[in-house]
Amino acid sequence: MRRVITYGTFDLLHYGHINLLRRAKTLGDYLIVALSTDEFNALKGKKSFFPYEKRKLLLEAIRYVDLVIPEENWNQKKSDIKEYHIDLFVMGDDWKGKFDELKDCCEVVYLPRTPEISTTEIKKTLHDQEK
Ligand code: C2G
Repeated sequence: MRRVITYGTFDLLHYGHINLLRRAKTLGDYLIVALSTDEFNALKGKKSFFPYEKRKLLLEAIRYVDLVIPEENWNQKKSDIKEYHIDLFVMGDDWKGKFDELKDCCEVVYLPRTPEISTTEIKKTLHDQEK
């Protein structure tokens, strides 16, 4: 049972997120998503449109996702990897190299981002359309 983990805010869930989750799942048998809490988002300088519970509900409805846990800080990854017996850590390649220190706990893979789509882009487009 190859266990995979990934981290993120997953706000305004879109096909870029789904592409990432689908590919992460194909790399193992069980996928855990550590979902940024609203408080941690504030630390990341992000304000999500949907609160944590709603973002969690959406993620849990995705066939590729087996478990959603809270991401509360930058420093929980190594303990998550141990606690959940993780074999593979996956992130989009906008994070390429940023989590290489995890290589002493598990495999680390950065997957190409889906081009053109982002939560920021969605918000911007909607905002511009209102004008
Ligand atoms: N993603 C992607 N393609 C996009 C948009 C996002 O592959 N067009 C990926 C990101 O690379 C990330 C995941 O989807 O792996 C979630 O994206 P965000 O919610 O923006 O995650 P982020 O805010 O980068 O949080 O500790 C790590 C952080 O929590 C990552």
